Amino acid sequence: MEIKKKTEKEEVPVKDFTTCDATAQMITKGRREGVETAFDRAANMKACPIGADSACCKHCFMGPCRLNSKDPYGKVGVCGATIDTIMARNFARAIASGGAAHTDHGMGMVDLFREVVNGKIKDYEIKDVQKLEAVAQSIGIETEGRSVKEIATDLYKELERTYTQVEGEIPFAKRVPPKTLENWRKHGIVPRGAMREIMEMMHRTHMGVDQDYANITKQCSRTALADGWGGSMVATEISDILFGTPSPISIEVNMGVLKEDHVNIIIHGHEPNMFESMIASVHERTLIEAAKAAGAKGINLAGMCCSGAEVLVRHGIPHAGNFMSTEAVLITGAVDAMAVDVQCIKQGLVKVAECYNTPLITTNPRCRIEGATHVEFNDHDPKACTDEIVIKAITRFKNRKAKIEIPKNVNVGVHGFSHEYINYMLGGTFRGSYTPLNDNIINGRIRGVAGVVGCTNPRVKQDWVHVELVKELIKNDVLVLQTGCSQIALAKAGLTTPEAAHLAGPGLKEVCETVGMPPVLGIGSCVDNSRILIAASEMVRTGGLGDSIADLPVAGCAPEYMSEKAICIGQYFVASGVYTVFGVTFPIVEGTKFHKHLFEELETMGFGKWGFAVDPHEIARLMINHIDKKRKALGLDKGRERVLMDMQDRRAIDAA
Ligand code: NFS
Ligand code: SF4
Repeated sequence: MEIKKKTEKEEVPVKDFTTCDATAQMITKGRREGVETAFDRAANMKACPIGADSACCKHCFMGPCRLNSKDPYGKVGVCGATIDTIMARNFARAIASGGAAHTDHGMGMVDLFREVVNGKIKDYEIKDVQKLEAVAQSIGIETEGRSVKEIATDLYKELERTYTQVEGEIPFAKRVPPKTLENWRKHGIVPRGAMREIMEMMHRTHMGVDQDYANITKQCSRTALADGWGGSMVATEISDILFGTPSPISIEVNMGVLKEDHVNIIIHGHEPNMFESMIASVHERTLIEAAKAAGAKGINLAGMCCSGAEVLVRHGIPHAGNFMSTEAVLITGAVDAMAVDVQCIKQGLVKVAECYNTPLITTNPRCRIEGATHVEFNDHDPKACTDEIVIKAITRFKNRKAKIEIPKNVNVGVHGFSHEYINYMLGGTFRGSYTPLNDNIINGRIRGVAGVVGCTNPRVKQDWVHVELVKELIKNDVLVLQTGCSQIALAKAGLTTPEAAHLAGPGLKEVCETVGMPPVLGIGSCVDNSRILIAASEMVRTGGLGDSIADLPVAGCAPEYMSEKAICIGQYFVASGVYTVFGVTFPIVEGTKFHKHLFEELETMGFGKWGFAVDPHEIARLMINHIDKKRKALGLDKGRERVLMDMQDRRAIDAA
């Protein structure tokens, strides 16, 4: 559903912005108090149609050149660039930027790992030795009879190559199913180090270099794979090694996790190290006493966005909301400090924070925001930063002036389904394997697996597309894996509980009830999409579902995406063999050669392909049709007689 544009007289009704009741309540409070949010700005900001179609090039100063998407081949740029070149270059640069964000984050984790291994950092340690050994073994490092330090040192050296390697394949290419890898080699897209791939991508998209959309797309895939099987995967694995591999844990989400009588601290961002240190700081006795001396009952810590999603699944720290709720949470007036690190931090937060005299604290040298307070975080002395944030929060608590109104909404769920746990959960301790999952797909109880991920975007009604889509998928026996802001939408809707199995189709319901698992599995942050890649590889390895990821009855979707990181994730899923559908808008003009390449030709080359739809039921239809197509190709269509529910069936169910 598209948001109506605001006219002079008419204010967009809050219920058109979001289906999150807490966020709606806060937008209303904000309006009363004259505070504007990204929802209002989106309603007032008409998206540039040429930009939205990616038909504008400003890669050199003979331009900018704007082509008409209504008549895509009627004109070329000053240099002669066609619309396919222009769109492909813009798409490529989004991938380079999105991939850079994830891989730079991953590199930060590798830096931290190195300093922990060589003993220079003492505040963190290797927490999960089993995971360390498993990751080392997966890339051929000897573990038998060796010390943790020896294994970790070798692992560090290997994983650093993910970023810096000039020639040859990145280490985790070893984890890719052989047939998938063979196809990458055939097309010359096995990534070298991410630095090299991103550099080459930027070079090739400079004016007058790569002007063949299909060749640009190859480098798009290579760069994106350097993220998915590289930077992001390393970020996930190192974070597990240092902070623990998630296993299912009961969690609380939504703004009701704030406590009026406590000092409330929100951590919003992407890197788990600062958050981990903050957990230590809020448990510091002297700080708890200081909070009590200031009249608080204690210190209450909650996360938002992706690092929030990571500590949610590792430690069960409550989560206050996803991307489109970060301004809203400040409007409660109850936040005594919001500390941010990198990525998805709206500059608009500064103004909202100011209105409620909440300190907005930047902590990372890469991300400063004009008007925010900067307290730099340093892995070598992490508590110096996080203790100071707590002190600032206590001071603000003492001087609270803002009118406080905390929405009562608190939802519970069970999250933390790492791929290791999926293995264990379905197979049991002694026969941990993906066999039961594959068996249930083969026998048709589970129709297929969908990854539903990504952001929320004020151009569509917050959470609505995620929730409607996922409901439709599980109703049709599709098991859903979730990361990032999407899983918070589903948790708020109560779909990440084992009890939500009653909303699933009969086959999936039976599996969920037998195992005691929710039909919607929350697995972590956006870099943890790498867990989905590993799960897909395990499904291939286990057998019975084809030889490559492209054979699996799976599909992916980011129905409310907004970031360049999401485009990069989409491209690495497509290059890995997954049909990937995006919602909101797609920055490529339909009917062009480049569009056809992404939406059709890639599949014939042995990859996945892109899809696009705005309506959640239409997205579900596309994904389920694809899953059924793959089932048919595997000869698994015979057993399943049930057909996809249509609108009429749905109405009959809704009416019942
Ligand atoms: Ni992912 Fe995380 Fe959320 Fe989108 Fe932003 S927080 S890395 S980009 S908005 S899901
Ligand atoms: Fe125009 Fe070509 Fe320069 Fe782009 S690279 S701005 S299309 S002249």
